[in-house]
Amino acid sequence: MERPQREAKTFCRLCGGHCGLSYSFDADGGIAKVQGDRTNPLTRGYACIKGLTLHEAHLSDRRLLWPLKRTPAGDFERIALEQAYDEIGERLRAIIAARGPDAVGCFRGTQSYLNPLAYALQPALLAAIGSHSFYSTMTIDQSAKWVTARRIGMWGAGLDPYELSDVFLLVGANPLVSLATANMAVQNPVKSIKEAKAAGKTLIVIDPRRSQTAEFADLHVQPIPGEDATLLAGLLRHILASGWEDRDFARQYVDGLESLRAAVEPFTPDYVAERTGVPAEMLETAARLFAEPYPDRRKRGFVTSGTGPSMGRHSNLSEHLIEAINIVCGRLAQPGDPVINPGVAMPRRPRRAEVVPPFREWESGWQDADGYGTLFGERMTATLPFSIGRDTPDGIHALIVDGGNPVNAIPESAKVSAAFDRLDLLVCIEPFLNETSRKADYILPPKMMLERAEITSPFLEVIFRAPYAQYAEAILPEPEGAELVDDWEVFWEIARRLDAPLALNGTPLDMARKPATDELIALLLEGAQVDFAAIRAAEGGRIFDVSPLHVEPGDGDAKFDLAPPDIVEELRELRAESAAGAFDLRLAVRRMRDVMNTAHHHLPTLEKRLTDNPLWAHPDDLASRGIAPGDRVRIVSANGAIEARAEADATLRAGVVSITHGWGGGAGVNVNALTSLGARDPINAMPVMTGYGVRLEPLVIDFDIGHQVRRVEC
Ligand SMILES: Nc1nc2c(c(=O)[nH]1)N[C@H]1C(S)=C(S)[C@@H](COP(=O)(O)OP(=O)(O)OC[C@H]3O[C@@H](n4cnc5c(=O)[nH]c(N)nc54)[C@H](O)[C@@H]3O)O[C@H]1N2
Ligand SMILES: Nc1nc2c(c(=O)[nH]1)N[C@H]1C(S)=C(S)[C@@H](COP(=O)(O)OP(=O)(O)OC[C@H]3O[C@@H](n4cnc5c(=O)[nH]c(N)nc54)[C@H](O)[C@@H]3O)O[C@H]1N2
Ligand code: SF4
Ligand SMILES: [Mo]
Repeated sequence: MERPQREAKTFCRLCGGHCGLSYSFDADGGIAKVQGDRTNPLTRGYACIKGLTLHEAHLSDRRLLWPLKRTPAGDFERIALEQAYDEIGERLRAIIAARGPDAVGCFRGTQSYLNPLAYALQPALLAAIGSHSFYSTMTIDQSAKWVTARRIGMWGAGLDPYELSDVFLLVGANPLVSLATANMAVQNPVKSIKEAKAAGKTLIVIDPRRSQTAEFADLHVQPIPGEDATLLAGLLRHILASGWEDRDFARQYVDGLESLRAAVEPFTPDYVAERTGVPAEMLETAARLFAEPYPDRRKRGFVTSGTGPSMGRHSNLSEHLIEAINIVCGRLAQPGDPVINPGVAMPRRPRRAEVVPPFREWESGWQDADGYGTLFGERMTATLPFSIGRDTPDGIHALIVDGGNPVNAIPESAKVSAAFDRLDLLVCIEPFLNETSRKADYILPPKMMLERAEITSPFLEVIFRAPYAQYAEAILPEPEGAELVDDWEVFWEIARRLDAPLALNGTPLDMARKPATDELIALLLEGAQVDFAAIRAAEGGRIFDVSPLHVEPGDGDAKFDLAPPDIVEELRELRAESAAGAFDLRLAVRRMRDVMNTAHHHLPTLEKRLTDNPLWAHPDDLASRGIAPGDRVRIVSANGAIEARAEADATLRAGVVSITHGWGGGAGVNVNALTSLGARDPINAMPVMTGYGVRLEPLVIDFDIGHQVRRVEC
């Protein structure tokens, strides 16, 4: 075999896995081989099919290679990049002059989270023009965590460290597929979970489906989806009734324990069993495994969650109860605990064992015309379709989308699509035509990740369970004849045209001279614990030898607010409501390993592996409805109907069906035709995306003609 001419290392940034990749190129510069980088100390050779086929996205014949402008006829024509910037700048200027800066919004999609310069400069542009209108996927995802952090308070030192933990309770999270679960070791998830089990750690998984992660669980609790708040209230009640709370911790750091105890009192094991389908003994076992103290030493470990509870009804209450369980059990990092990852690219900061007090910014700060405020400086994405085009001061008239496809991703697609049509100006930084970019006035196609120099994001490096960083050079040239942007450049170019100077890492940028990407990375890393030069030199990523850090005792006397009035009231409402609905099945969210949300479904390798997003249902639920695997079915919710191919899945709880979002742009179907923006949470406008009622209607019926049975598509 010919020896490869060149090898290069990089890392995948599609999801939080950050998998180290190693590429071999042949003499012509063609890609000879791609594999997970076995020498990468953090990701240890792991990579999924999405990472291993990244180059197909770069080489795709559907890729957009130069800036496009919509024509009056509705199609696109090429436009020179500078001309596009000039026109965008001019139109933004006019919109700001007529309507004020809040009329200009930005939307951060998943593919700009791990691009740290875009991550920093997109909100910097809005700050520079004075707009509040920053949106991201977070508020249609797990912003229940943000609401809870603000409402209950935060612990300055974080949860019990993963490494010191005896037990993990995962609620609606599947790190083996999603590599996204807070506080868990998600890099190389298969190896990590096996190591945790080998070390004797206990894993409890609450999931209506026997997920890939639940396969490893010591206890799998399989509830009806959408009922997490009830289940968690019951769990907390049992913990308190058994006296398993950490009383010393509560005395020092907790307000409202007795009110919360009273508020969860009606969630008896029998009530919870009836409503969630989880037998009382199983709930008690889960509570015992998690919370019963050891006789001889402190039990450690935490409850953590994914999209399951945060997309169901009462999502903010569910997350509040999750943190309340951690708090009453004292499962927070203690003085003297090691800080496993003190950080690399971020400045060093002490971790203190103290409460950062609650702070309801959505009540005290800026609010839109419907009374929705902001959360960690962001407006709520599910309010965007209502704000677009309206004449109130918060109305959105121009939007810049980076690395996202909100028209597909936001619930109630028809409403979202119609709203986006009302925009005066839509700019997408996007390599493909999708449901959103098709509506754009300007599409600015970006360099894709193998073509750009990048560093693991300082903003998100805390997810690594080691002081790790990686810098990757561009390893593929841009396609011949292409005119592409680095995402950050768009924000810089627009800011310059609006005379709105940007700042990065606290330093004003020189707006007269365009910086190089590496200059900006260097600026971003000013104050870092490891020099940019050292990170850049450590090809393929390194766990750095940063000096050890330990949790310090705190000095504040702030307390967690376990039972604010709105939480007590929501618990009362929850207990009073009737769970029964007009539908006989519940739909649960779930992700597929081979695709990332709406992206890259059309790549050749993925098209061979996946044709669509099937409707998964328990075999008994299919059989009892006369549906055979492979049949097409209509899925009907209170808000709409879609059609999909049925697939039997015995890992689901009976009575639960499941289908992945993000499809329907080409193949498959968009689940967000079933969801609704009607019942949004009053704080973060979170819609309900899991656990809602549906029914199935067969689209194939059997005709019995004499002795022949014919299957006919309706
Ligand atoms: N019903 C339902 N709806 C959901 C969910 C659900 O579970 N159920 N999940 C929700 C969640 S958690 C999320 S995060 C959202 C996702 O919402 P979005 O972030 O809006 O959707 P993505 O498909 O992740 O968007 C990524 C986009 O980036 C583009 N892209 C790829 N590479 C690059 C690049 O190098 N640079 C740039 N600039 N762009 C690139 C892709 O082509 C794609 O269009 O969807 C939400 N919607
Ligand atoms: N392969 C792949 N990885 C991804 C993504 C992707 O699209 N594909 N998307 C990325 C994004 S944007 C995100 S936000 C993360 C999400 O990361 P996760 O939240 O871990 O996402 P899932 O893998 O869908 O796992 C959610 C689990 O919740 C369960 N569930 C559904 N409804 C309920 C419920 O009502 N209650 C409970 N308790 N459980 C429920 C589902 O059965 C599923 O196993 O993943 C990221 N990683
Ligand atoms: S998409 Fe796959 S290869 Fe890429 S970081 Fe995530 S798990 Fe790793
Ligand atoms: Mo997400």
